[in-house]
Amino acid sequence: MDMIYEKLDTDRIDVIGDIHGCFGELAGLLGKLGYDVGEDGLVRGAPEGRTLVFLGDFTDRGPEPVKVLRLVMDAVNSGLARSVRGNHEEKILQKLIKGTPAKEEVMETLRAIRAEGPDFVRQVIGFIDGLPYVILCRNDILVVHGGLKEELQDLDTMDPKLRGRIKRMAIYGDITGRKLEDGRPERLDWAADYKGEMTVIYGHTIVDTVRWRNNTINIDTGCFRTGILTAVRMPEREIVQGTRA
Ligand SMILES: [Mn+2]
Repeated sequence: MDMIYEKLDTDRIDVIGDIHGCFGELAGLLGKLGYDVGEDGLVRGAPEGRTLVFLGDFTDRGPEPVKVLRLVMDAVNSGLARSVRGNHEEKILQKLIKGTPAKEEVMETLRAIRAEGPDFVRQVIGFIDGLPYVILCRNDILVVHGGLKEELQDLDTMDPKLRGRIKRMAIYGDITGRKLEDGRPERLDWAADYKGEMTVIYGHTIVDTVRWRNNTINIDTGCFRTGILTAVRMPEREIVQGTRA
């Protein structure tokens, strides 16, 4: 059975929202959070005792998908960071391993990835394939790309139907299965009536204002459009925003 979640034995985390190829904003935000980004574009050091956590959606839409991927992959592989998968990682993986048709924005990223050579393509496949859907920090914080309502928080369930629902919401958010007029899937605002005890940190749906609601926080500030990338620092619950370095 594939893995739904990974555990992280700390709540001293800096969670970064949807990056979508915005390397400059990522470097700016990491600097503000006290992480050292080297000339090579990789994270060189972290503040004592802190762990970076990425929410997924690293590529597509913004200008520098490969640089973002290289930084994220290196930070995760070197143990400085952890990450969940977003819907854009899922699309890239499905296209690369099964040839599943993808939108032009994903195809553009794939061309950039392929231009780096077959080794990099293999590294990207291995990286995305190894990403969990959810990260459980200590026993009270869930980090997940699309969100996770209370009835889907039994992460150890063996029920295949429930596991499928957990994975689907983790990646795509609370979708109804219907389509909007412009063709995008209709999404529900699950956090509006969330009553769970688990703190849920998520992204995926762009918000104008970042704020805590019912023990949840959506930190996707649509960086590719706004130039603002958002992080939340735990356990302080502090919101930190960065712009291009
Ligand atoms: Mn997304």
